[in-house]
Amino acid sequence: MTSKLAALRSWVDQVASQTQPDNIHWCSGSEEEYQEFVQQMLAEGTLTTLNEKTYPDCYLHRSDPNDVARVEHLTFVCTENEEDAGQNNNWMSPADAHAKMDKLFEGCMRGRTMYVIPYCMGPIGSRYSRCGVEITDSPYVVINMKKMTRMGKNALERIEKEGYFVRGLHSTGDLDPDRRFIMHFPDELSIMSFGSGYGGNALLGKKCHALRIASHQARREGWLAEHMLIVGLESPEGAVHYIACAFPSACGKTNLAMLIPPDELHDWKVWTLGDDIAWLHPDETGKLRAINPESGYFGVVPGTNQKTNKNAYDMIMHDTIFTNVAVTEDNEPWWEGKQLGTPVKDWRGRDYDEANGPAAHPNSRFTVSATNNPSYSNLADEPEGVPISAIVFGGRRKHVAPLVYEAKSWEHGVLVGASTASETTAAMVGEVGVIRRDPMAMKPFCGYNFADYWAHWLSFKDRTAHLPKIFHVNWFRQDDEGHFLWPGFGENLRVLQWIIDRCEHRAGAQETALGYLPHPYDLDTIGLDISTQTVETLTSIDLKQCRNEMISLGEYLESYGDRTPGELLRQQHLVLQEIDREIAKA
Ligand code: SAT
Ligand code: MN
Repeated sequence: MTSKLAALRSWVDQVASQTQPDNIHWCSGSEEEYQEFVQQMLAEGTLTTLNEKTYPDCYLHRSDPNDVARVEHLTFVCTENEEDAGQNNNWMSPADAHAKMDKLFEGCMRGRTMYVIPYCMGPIGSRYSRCGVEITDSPYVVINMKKMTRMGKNALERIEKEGYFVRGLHSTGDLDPDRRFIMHFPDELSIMSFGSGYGGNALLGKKCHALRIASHQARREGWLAEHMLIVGLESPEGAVHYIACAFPSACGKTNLAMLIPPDELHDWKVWTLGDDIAWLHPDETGKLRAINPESGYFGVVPGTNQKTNKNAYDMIMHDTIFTNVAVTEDNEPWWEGKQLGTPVKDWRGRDYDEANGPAAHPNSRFTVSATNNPSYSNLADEPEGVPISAIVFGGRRKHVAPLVYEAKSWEHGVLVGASTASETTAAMVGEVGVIRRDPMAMKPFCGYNFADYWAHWLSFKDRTAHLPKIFHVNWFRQDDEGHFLWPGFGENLRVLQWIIDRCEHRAGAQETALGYLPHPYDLDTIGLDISTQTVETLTSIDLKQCRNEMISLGEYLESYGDRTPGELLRQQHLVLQEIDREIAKA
C-alpha cells in the first residue's frame, strides 16, 4: 500500500531514509490487521493473553518501568518566538529542536518495521474533524491507535482529498529517559516523539495532536480544543442535556462520562460521548457544538469496580488492552480497588510482594473502543456533534473549593476556568498530591501561551449567541481527618441535576462573591447518607480562604505580563471586591 498524495509519499520516503527501517507497513485499519499485530506481539512476548473465559480478547502489555506516565518536563512547544509558547510550556526553537530530534531519529528503526498510520480525529464525515498520520516503530502504538482513533483506509481517503494532515513521527528508541523528548511544531503541524512507548507520549493522536496542536488550529479557526469529557444526561421526562467537563488527568473524567445513576435517580439515563477530549465549535445557530475526536478510552484502571463504575468494570471485561496491571493466579487482570481476586504477579511481572508497593501501577490503563461502553451514545458518530448546555471545570481539592458553583457570566466563567487548581496525580511523572494551577485542566496540553488562550476563550462572547453556562465542581473536599465529604461517583448526578436545572432556570441558588452556589436544600440529597451539616459545609465558602486564593490568582494571571487579557484581571478584581464587601458585612 501507498498513497495517492505526493506530500504524504515524500514524507514517508524521507522518514524512511532517515530512520532506516527494515520494512514499511501502511496500516489499513482492518480487523484482520489488528489480529495480525496481536499475534505478532504475543509471539514476541510484548503482549500476553489474559484469561480467555472471563476476559475474552483481552491482553496485557508491560511498559518499561521507567516509562509509565506522561513526561511534562520533556515535552516542548517549538515556536519561533518563545513568548508564543508561554511560561505554561517548555520551549525550544524549531531549529534547535529539529537538530536534536534529527540526531535521535538517525537510523533508529534499523531492524524494526515502520508503521504508517493514517487517522482521523472525529467522525470521518464531520467538517469538525481533523486528520493526521503517525509514523511509529511500535506495534503497541498501532493496536492502541486502532481503538483510540478512526484509523486506516477511510482516514487515508479523507487525507488524500484534503491534501493536508498533522505529521506525527514516533520511535520508542532505546527508552533511555535521557534521550526522551516530545516536541510539537505548531507552525509545521508536526510532532516528534522519541524514547517513550507509553500512552499520551506515544499515541500521538491524543494529547499531542487533539490538544496541543489542535489548540493552535482551534485558535486560528475560531473553535476550542479542550481536555473535556462529553456526557448526555436524559431526565425522566426525556429531555437530554449535553455537558462538557474539564478535569485534570486521573480526576474521574471517565467515571463521570459513564456515570451510573443512584437508586433514587434510577429513571435518569446517562450517555457517553467522550471521556477525555472535546472539540467545541460554534454553529450557524449560535450554539456551541461538541465532538469527541477520539473513538476509544485510555482510562485509569485502579479503583474501577462494580460499585464505583459498573459500566467501566463491564466494559473492560472483553476486547481490552491492559497496560501495567497485575495478574491473579487465574490469569485475570488485577488492580488496587478491584475488590475481587488476589494478585500473584505485579505490574512489572515480579511475584507480588507488598513490600514492592502497589501490585498494579497507579497509572495503569485500559484501552478500549468506545463502542464497548454500555452507555455509548450513537451521537458520538454524529458529524454535527451535540449542542452543549453547560461547561464544568473542576479539580481535586481537599479544601477551599465548594461542591459546586455557577459563574455569573461567560467572562466570569473564563476566570473560573483559569482559576482551576488540582492536586497532582500519577498520570504524570513527579510528586503526587501537590496542588498546582491547572487552568481549564489544560496546563499540560495547551500548545500556546495561556494568556492568548484566555483571550481566545473570552472572544467567544462575540462569536456565539447562545453560550453555555459555566460551572465549577469539586468532588474531593475532605474533613480534618481526611475523609471525603461527598460520596462521589454515581451520586455526582445530584450535582449535575442542579446544573441542568440552573440551565433551565428552575433551580434556586444563593449569590456569593464566588458565584451562585446551591442552598443546601437546592440539592437533591434524598436517600443519601449525609448529614445536613456536611451538605452545609459543601455548599458554603470560607471568605478568608477565598480571598487568599483570589489574590494569588491575580498574581498568577499577572505573571503572564502584558498578554494577560485586561478583562480577566477586571473579573478577578470584581470578585475580590465582592469578597471584601462580604467580609466587611460579616
Ligand atoms: O496523557 S495520557 O493520555 O497518557 C493520560 C492522561 O494524562 O490523561
Ligand atoms: Mn486526559
